[in-house]
Amino acid sequence: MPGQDNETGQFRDKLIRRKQEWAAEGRLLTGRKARPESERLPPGQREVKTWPVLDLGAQPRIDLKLWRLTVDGLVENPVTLDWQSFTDLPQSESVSDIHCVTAWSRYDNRWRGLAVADLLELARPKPEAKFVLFQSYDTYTTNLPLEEFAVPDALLATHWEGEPLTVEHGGPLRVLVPQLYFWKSAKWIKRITFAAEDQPGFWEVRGYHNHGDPWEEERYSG
Ligand SMILES: Nc1nc2c(c(=O)[nH]1)N[C@H]1C(S)=C(S)[C@@H](COP(=O)(O)O)O[C@H]1N2
Ligand SMILES: [Mo]
Repeated sequence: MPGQDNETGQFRDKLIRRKQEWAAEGRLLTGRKARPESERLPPGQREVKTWPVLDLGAQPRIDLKLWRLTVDGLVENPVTLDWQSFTDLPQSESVSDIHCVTAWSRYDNRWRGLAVADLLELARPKPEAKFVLFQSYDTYTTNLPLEEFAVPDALLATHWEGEPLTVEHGGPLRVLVPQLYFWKSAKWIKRITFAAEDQPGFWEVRGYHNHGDPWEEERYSG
């Protein structure tokens, strides 16, 4: 990544290597079935009260005057929004649990932002659109089926517990898709592209599951 110092680069390479090893080993897999109706914790998870920070080590600070969100691909109304027009859109709240593939879960997070239903109403995906790709300001990418994005609790989140999202947690804007492992919830979102074909993202091409349902322990591919 341009402009990144050596130490950050080494941290990043080591972290990526370690997480790829975990995927190859099948670390943390229990083979146990748990259901959201009867249990709070998906298999292999433990509850934490803090909120760990996980990313590739380079946290982009975006000047709100320069910040843009582009929504494009197979939509009737492609848009590029600046911060003012984004925050003029309606706000919604949802409360949900976070499940990270590194085994921590955090209960009852109150998020605020643009409901995905409202984003879809604005952009109007074409019938051929079946997948979504997120691209972030730190070059991270992740992918989802459109039907996993279009769930009632999913948001483009600006706030957590009533406060603006901090940079370390993805501010000014991150994706929240709570029913999947948290790596699917891209921080520092820059672009959302609707497509007919799936395009695996950063971790999805490095041994992590393409879908990522915590209740099914979809941690790794293969
Ligand atoms: N842009 C971006 N988004 C990202 C990541 C990243 O490295 N870059 N890491 C993912 C991973 S692996 C996790 S677990 C969560 C962590 O979010 P948090 O730091 O707010 O806990 O962000 C996800 N979104
Ligand atoms: Mo993660």
